[in-house]
Amino acid sequence: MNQFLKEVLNDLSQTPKTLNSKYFYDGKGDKLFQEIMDCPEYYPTNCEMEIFREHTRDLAVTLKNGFNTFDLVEMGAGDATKSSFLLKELVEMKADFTYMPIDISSAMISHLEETLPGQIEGLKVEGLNGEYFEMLEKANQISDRKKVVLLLGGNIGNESPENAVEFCRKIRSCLQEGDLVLIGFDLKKNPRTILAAYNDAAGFTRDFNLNLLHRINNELGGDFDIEQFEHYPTYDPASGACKSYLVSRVEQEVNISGQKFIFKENEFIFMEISQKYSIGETEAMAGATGFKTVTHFLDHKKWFVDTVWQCI
Ligand code: AVJ
Repeated sequence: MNQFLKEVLNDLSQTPKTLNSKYFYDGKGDKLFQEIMDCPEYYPTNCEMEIFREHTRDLAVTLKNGFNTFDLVEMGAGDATKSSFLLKELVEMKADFTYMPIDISSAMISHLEETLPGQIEGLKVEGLNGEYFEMLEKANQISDRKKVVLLLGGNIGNESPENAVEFCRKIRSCLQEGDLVLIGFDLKKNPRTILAAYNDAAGFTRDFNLNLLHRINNELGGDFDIEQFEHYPTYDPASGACKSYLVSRVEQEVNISGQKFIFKENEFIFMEISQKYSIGETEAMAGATGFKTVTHFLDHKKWFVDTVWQCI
């Protein structure tokens, strides 16, 4: 049985029902996420872009860290728009490094390997197509140089705080003392600002969530009646958890590859967490996972942080 089907059947058998937001990103989901990033309410991308645009030199100097030679590994590189600023600066500084973008999309990796060396003359690219940790291990097999790991976009927010700690420990276990990581965290801020970012007026975030039900119908032989589910985004300022749910409008039955799931009226599926942190919480996370905080890079509104940690 394929992994997607296995997880969906398992996750919908839980109480409460849940689905994994990593499955949001099929072709349609990628397009919807692009639309979300273009929405006026969705601030994280612009904030992090500002950091990479306005603090390029400082970022490059901090991450080069006096290393003679190193590998710059980016977990979930996507189209590398933000990191391109950094890559260009490092090349101009004559840093001796290889850019190793990791992505689950083989199309994205081929695209980066084909286009980046043309855009940034002299850049060495070694793409790694696969899962984060398998590819991080592969990067270690390819070379024993110092590692600088990037995890941008606030992707760590899609883990619960407990899982984020596990995730950082796992990164640490793949690295050596002295290696660096840069992680993007979306920060706690006015609750209305956060909720609006996950409840855009145009409805792209709603469609992004509902798209996973479409995927299950199309790829796993499901029969979700999509109209009968309502998107319910929430933000809790106390915990910093921004969570989205799909709520069943009626009592209904859904079949997926021969397995039956009963929904009561108002029963929900927990779809995604986008955890928000304080600066102090990011520092505590560093301390709890084998790193020390080197420095923070913030946008001018202080809504997003790219924090740099060193392995101790
Ligand atoms: C891709 C994880 C950074 O959580 O802000 C956007 C995904 N979900 N709108 C986020 C997302 C709903 C996004 N990340």
